[in-house]
Amino acid sequence: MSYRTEEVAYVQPAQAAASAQAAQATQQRSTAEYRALDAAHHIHPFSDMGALNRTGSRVIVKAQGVYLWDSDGNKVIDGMAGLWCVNVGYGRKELADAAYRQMMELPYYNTFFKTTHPPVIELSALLAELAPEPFNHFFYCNSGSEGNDTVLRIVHHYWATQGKHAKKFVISRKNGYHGSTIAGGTLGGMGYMHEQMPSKVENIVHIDQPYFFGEAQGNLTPEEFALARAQQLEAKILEIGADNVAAFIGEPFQGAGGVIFPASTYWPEIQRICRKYDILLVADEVIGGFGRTGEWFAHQYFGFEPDLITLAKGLTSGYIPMGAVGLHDRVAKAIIENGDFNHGLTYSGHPVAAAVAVANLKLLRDEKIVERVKTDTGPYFQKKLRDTLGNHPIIGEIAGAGLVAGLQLAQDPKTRKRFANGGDVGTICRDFCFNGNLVMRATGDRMLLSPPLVINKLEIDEIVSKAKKAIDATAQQLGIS
Ligand code: PXG
Repeated sequence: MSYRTEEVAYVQPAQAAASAQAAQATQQRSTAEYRALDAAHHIHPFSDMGALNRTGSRVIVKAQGVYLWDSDGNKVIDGMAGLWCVNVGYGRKELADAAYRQMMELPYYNTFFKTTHPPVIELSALLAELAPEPFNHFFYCNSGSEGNDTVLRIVHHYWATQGKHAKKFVISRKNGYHGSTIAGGTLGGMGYMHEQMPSKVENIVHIDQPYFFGEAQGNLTPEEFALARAQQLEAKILEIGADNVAAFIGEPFQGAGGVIFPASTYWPEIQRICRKYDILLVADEVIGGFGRTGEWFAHQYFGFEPDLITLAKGLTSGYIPMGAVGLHDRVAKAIIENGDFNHGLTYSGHPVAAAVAVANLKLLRDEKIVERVKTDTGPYFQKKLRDTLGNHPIIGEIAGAGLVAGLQLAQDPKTRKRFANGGDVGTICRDFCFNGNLVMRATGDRMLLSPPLVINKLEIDEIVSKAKKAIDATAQQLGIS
């Protein structure tokens, strides 16, 4: 199957009906049975299980293209590509075939004791081809969280190889998200996660985020505000002492934190400061990587050059778990020339995951999916959102590029006045989306969209019109029109 266009939709209406039937045919149990067993035995991530068990989860049984089917046969359009990961869309046989072939050939072997295998070799060479020029080496793990744990290990080892043992502090941002292991959660700036942690990784400190709509005071322009927020990095470095600071880490745009796009002044200033004080710059590309903004990597969209990049999600389009860290040549050289690097996981470079990643990256490259996001579907999506919702009475800002967007809900868009109970408003809106068979995520008072990168224009129209209906219904419930 080649790239999907409007003329040749991947899921034709007849096919869609057939696959809905197939969804029901492959189902083993009724919705009620699934819900009862789920409630009896399954603890969901980031969930209030008592509340969830009273209402019951939606059971997703099948997916194709950009659509999901639940156990009641409802067809749902997935505006979030799963959890920001199913970049090539659902149902790509090429990925299933790659996994099957690799499982039959060599389902597992490790890469610890002077061994390697073809899939991890092919994947590394392919990533070096697709990533910007100075990224030629990759370390593998199973998730974005482990990727950021790995980043910490590399950063500390790197500075040790340079004889700069005092460089231990890592600076990150409030409302950043870097995963949910102890290190990932500490790096992230989510207070509600920190509260439940048994302990935190030492020497990690946070500066404020570049969230103009929510946090800019006075008459600052977005560019002035972003510059001021970037300069907090310099102030923090001077406070700690540059000799003690190892790295700065940030998502090029904050994903889980609300699709917050910093103004163009932000990243060049962050880079200038990192270079000035000899601090490694880490781009967490777990969401931004593999085409989301229309560039292969989001740091290319924002125009800066990190020393390390964290990868996951779109690396395999979520078909199988895999994460990675890309090392800039100058970091890789130090790691390679300085003896043992004491870090690794049983499944580092897992052959099946690597084979799936290779198949996935070839689809993204050979079907020109990333290019289409940049020149065609991305601009269309951004324009459609702005044309449809730009003047909506409860939409304060539309942020994004390519196929990712954050819609700020606001009580008064003109004065940037937010709802006092913003999180509740987001939940109301999300529930209207859910009932309208659209997956749109809410982070507080921001509604987030990040559909599969293979989405076509008709499907974009469907997402935007369903989003508008949900936002209209939210405004109506709040008595705003
Ligand atoms: N970095 C970033 C930027 C992420 O978005 C991670 C690291 C951690 O990846 P793993 O694979 O360990 O989950 C992420 C993950 C949400 C949501 O609700 C976002 C993520 C994970 C789960 C939920 O938006 N991002």
